[in-house]
Amino acid sequence: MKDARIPGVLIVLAASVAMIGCGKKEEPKAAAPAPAPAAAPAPAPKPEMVVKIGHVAPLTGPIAHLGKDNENGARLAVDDANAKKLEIDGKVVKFELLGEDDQADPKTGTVVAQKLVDAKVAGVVGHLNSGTTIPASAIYNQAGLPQISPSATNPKYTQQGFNTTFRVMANDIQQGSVVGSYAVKDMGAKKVAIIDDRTAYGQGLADEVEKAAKAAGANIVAREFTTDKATDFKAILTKIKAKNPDVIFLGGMDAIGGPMLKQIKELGIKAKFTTGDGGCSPELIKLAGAASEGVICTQAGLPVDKLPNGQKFVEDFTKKYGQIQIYSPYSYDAVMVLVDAMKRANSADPVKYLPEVGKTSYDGVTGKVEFDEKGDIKNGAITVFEIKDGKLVTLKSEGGTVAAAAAPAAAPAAAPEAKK
Ligand code: ABU
Repeated sequence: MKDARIPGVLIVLAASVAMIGCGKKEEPKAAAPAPAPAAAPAPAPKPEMVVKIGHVAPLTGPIAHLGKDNENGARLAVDDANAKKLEIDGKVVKFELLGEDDQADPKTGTVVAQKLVDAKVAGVVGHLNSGTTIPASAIYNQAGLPQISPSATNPKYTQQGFNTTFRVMANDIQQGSVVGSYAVKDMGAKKVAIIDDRTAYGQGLADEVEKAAKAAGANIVAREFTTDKATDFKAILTKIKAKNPDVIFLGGMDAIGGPMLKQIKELGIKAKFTTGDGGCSPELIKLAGAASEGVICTQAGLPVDKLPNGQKFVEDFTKKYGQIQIYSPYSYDAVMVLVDAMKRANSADPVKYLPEVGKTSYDGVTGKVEFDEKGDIKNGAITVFEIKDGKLVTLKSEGGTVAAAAAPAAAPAAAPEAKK
């Protein structure tokens, strides 16, 4: 076979000979440019760590609106904490919220508590109801998990001797004492009728109100009860009407308070109506309409919209989720208290950061958060509201510590009067 490369080789040789013959000198080749120095290697991205925080509230049923409000407050806190790209133990933390629905049912509360323990959450914010928070707390305690309730106000929650139970609002001993005394001294009640919904919250608060109203000199002319799912209260209200009370107190949530107020009006009952934090919501106004005018109710904290850090929370929350019901600012702070304790411990391991939760001194959107030896907030506040023109209007606050404003502060708000 013929070698096809031969003709090409001959041509190159011939050309070289011709160049030498012409006296042409080949120029020395320029030295190859030094390779550009390699760009400094990009710093390795910091390792990441996912930290799961559990949240539990009723997301279905008559008070689902409150459960969603709590969960949204916790979600906003998780988003804000993630935006800060916090580092714990050299790792950038990504917080994840695991939300569960306990349906305001004590048994379901324990089932979802165990589910969160099994999912290895680092801490829990919840539950919403005292009736679910108390039984679930034994499960979290067994697992060594910090639990902060943003809304359960029954004192028993923090009286069990657990080192894992915390609450970021005042309890019903404080609340009952303020409501009972207010009914007598400020509303002028001599005869008080009390209704409760037989839940840990409703019955517990009603008992405290009864004690305080009696201590202030009132007679308890009726003590009736219903359930947290009832919608028809005419039978008990008719009995109460016969006793002609000056004030009716309800220990129960807004879901029953709304229809109860309408039925009070329908029956022509002239008594003033008062209720605790579970009924002190925009939802009560929506459900009762005009029948809610003049209602006196309390919340177990300072009025958030008047606090320096609270104003930004109100703005951010309403932009993202709409109107605040009651407890979302407290669930926001509860998440932030867990995060703050993890940062100080430089660990998200509950064994390591749980002791830091008890040492918290946190400037929250609801005020200063510090805990006593039982896990209750120190110097808890109670605020009395009146419903006027379809809005909750602050009448007065007792207790509470206004937190230092987070920098940069907007124009400082007038702080509510705090008891010394
Ligand atoms: N604090 C009133 C609503 C929640 C509860 O304690 O059951």
